[in-house]
Amino acid sequence: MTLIDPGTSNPAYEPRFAGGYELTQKEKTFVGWHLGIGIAALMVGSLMGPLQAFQFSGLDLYPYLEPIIQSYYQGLTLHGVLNALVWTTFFIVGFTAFTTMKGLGRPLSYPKLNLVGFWMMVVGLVTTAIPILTNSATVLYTFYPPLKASWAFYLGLTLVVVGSWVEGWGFFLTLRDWRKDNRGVRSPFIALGGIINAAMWQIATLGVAVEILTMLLPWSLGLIDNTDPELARTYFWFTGHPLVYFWLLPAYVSWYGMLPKQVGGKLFSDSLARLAFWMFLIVSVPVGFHHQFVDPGVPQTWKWIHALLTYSVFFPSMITAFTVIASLEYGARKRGGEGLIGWIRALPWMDPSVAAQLLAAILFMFGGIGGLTNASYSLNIVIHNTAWVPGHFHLTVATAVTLSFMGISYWLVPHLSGRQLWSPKAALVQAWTWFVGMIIFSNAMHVLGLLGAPRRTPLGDATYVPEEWDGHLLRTSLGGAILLVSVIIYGVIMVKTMRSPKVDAELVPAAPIAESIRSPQLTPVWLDTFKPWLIAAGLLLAIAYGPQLVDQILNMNLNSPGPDAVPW
Ligand code: HAS
Repeated sequence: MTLIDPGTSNPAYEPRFAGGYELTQKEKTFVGWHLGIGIAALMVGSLMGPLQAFQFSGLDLYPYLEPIIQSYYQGLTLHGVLNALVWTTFFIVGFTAFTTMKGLGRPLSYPKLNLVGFWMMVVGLVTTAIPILTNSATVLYTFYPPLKASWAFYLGLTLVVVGSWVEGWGFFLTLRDWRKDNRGVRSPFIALGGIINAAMWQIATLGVAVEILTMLLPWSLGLIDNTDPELARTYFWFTGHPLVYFWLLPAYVSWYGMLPKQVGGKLFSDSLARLAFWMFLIVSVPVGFHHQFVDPGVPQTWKWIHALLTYSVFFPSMITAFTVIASLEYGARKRGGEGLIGWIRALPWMDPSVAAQLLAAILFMFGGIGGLTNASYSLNIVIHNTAWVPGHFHLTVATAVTLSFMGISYWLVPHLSGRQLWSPKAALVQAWTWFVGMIIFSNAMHVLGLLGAPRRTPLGDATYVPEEWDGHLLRTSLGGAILLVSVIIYGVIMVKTMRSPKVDAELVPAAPIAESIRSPQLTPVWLDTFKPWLIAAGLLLAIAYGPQLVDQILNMNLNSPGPDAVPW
């Protein structure tokens, strides 16, 4: 087997591996704009969350928001689109631009291409926001037909996705050029990890691109009268599940490639880290039917196949748990930590960036267990479309991902802006309040789901709520209130940091880039090559989705007109 030695044989390699390349001011500003827009979206989107939670226990604040927000569902659409789609996508693309440049130790090869992609995303965001705010796209973040939105909503989302593709092409071309100049050298992990995620995203979003361009956009423009909700759902979930790994993998880039350095340690195994990312490239997409276990139009066999494949996507996360915890333990023991689990105390818990990511990862263990419950064909029927599901995704995307991104921003925003983090103590409070608020909120939602409470329902108005739900509904509101405090603290920290004076370069946090424990790390070539993994991803996709897609397209049933106006 051919091995690549990135060690001292290539003297130019080491400084770059150690993060020696300093982004220019222009590059920092470019990354910073992505982050700024993402954070602004998170702030607005998150304000809607507690309103939903308060509504559950009878405190209905929606009437006070009229005429801007006219209903629970308009607020829920704003919450889902801004938090799950906009905050994540802008942060991820910006962070990937950063890890690509920093990791590869060079500027983007075609910065104008990335600039075009960025502006497409911005125009798309504005185009999407207008119909949501004018209540003509109250279709929730999954925009299932027959709910119909204004054409501007679909067009705007398309622009955001295509913009992120264009930025992805910029990353691929930069990696290609780096490889030409560094033959025989293993590509640095933080760059490769982000770029594998960008590649997975290009494959994953084909589903929603086809859905919007061939079905939803012509339908909302009145070019076709009816639509087929079943086929649309199949296209949507082709994208919808890998979407969750698109959110997760940048957090994994940080957990594997940066957090170990922040705790004074090293990455336990560079090879295992890469293997996990390649596995995600292969198995993230062909699992979408696990969101359609109860859909009548998908035959049982295909649901079983996707259920089995869903269990395979569990493995890269188990590899991650093992490798990241081993890296943390190594760092903690170097800091004097002792004992079987006593070393955990030696981690730098007072560093808000570290604390936020550790707390995010701890809650992800529970989110993962819930994910396995969802994936079980038989148990899914108990939790599907109940409050359990938002309970699950508030542990995953709203904590593992969002709290990790917040933790990353605690060093990245100061690093990019040349300032110091305003009040690290407040940042610690923010991380812990998020953790506590989310435990209360998501536990209550899980329990409510098991008791049969439906998701996406203003339960405060429901006439069928039994007494046994009351305490849990109240806990949902309490968790929501704590999360509201936490997100406000986060916003204040970000604004105050950006308004702080610039400081000398040595006072600005450096980008933490972890080295591998084994130096030089001899990584097999097959863990540094796109081709075999892309072929495997394409083959598995064709097997797992091909026959069903052909069947559903050939038997397309355009029978659903959808409402002419939003019914609420
Ligand atoms: Fe999920 C529904 C299955 C992961 C997000 N999921 C959703 C929805 C969202 C979502 C948004 O099978 C709702 C969609 C909608 O609106 O309808 N999910 C899974 C499975 C996993 C999983 C098997 N989900 C995620 C992630 C998400 C996410 C990640 C966002 C980022 N999910 C489902 C299913 C449904 C579903 C069904 C449909 C339900 C229905 O019927 O509607 C797995 O990938 C999870 C694997 C995770 C683990 C955890 C590993 C733990 C780690 C942490 C280690 C700890 C450390 C800390 C390092 C195995 C890596 C140590 C700390 C120290 C101090 C030492």
